[in-house]
Amino acid sequence: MDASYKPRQSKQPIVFTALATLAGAFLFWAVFLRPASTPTAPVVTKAVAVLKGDYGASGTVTLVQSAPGAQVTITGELQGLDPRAQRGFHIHTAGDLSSGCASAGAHFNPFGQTHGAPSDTSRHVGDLGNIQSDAQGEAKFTIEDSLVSLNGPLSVVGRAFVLHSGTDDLGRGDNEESLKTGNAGGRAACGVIGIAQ
Ligand SMILES: [Cu+2]
Ligand SMILES: [Zn+2]
Repeated sequence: MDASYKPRQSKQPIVFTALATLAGAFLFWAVFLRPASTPTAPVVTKAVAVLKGDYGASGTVTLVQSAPGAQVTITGELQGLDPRAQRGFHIHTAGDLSSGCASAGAHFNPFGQTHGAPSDTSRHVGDLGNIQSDAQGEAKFTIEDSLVSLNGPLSVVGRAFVLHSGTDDLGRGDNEESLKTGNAGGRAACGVIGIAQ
């Protein structure tokens, strides 16, 4: 007999036990300890509205917001407007055009303010002032606004743009209606604001 003989002991069982323990610990953490992930709302960075109406005015308006809370850039191209005119342009509360532009409701006003100019502290969120048309009755415009948002509880997605047949007096008309609608007159065209890709 060789006294120096030692049976070779494989290290495999030790490695296997260690791995199994680690895997078990991970499984326990994943099932019982891992904090449940809260679902987050998808961020909307671009929206578009196609405006149409009964009086020949039409166009497309695009809204871009780089991140929630950031300024919104609104760009538009409209045709069929009265030439060389200022025409009231707002976001109204409802994206419901089932009865034409009439069913879009009142100016989007989540803070219960009076009607005003886009630059006023007291204004409806939907107050975007007037759009200036050229001699051909066309208008290309860019509006930067920090109240309008595509995200959060005050998102305008699903609401509607309304282009009016009159000029918005921006709340300076010195009468009751001026502080509600700006006396902007009838609704020449409207379009629902929807998510764009
Ligand atoms: Cu309006
Ligand atoms: Zn208003």
